[in-house]
Amino acid sequence: MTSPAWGRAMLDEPLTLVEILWLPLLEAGRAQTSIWFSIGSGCGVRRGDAARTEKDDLKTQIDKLWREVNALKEIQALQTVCLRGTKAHKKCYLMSEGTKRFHEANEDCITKGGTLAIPRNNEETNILRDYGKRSVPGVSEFWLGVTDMVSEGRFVDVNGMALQYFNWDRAQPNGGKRENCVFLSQSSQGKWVDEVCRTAKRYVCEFLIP
Ligand SMILES: [Ca+2]
Repeated sequence: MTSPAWGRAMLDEPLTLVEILWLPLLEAGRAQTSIWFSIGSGCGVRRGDAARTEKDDLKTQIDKLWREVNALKEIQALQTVCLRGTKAHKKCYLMSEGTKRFHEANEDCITKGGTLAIPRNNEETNILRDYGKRSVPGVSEFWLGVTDMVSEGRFVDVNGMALQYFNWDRAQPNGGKRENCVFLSQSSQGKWVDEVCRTAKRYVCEFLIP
């Protein structure tokens, strides 16, 4: 729809000062919002609303597609991780390529979209042990996502959440304030040992899956 002002301009009728000032804005705004349009021409309100609704619908559809693409990318990444590592119930474990200090190991897992592995029961411990033996046969120790660095003696997971499952080795933990990070010991059948956090070790990241 052509605004009355444009129509008059095309007929060489003189425009008012207000129209000269508003015209470019009206025309620029016509496609954008119903507000500009309604100033230019009262009958344009409905069309502006319809255009806006259409635009909102498109935006909603694009947002939805975008979420689906991201969800697919996440599933694909998880499948890659699970194929490279091993799968437990609702999670996958992936052994590190090399060794790192606890904090760097934790950051590496987070960067990859996971956390350091937190075995929640004996079944997960056994899966971790078997996987560790298969993937790095000579390695006896790897970091878990368990620490008491925030509150001495209170071991929690790397998300700061209380643990329901502990698997301490005999006489562990015994490091006091000096040892605030926990590793799994293959030579002690998957039992936990507290250790100085800046020690470099292999580590396992875990990734939760839907
Ligand atoms: Ca400690």
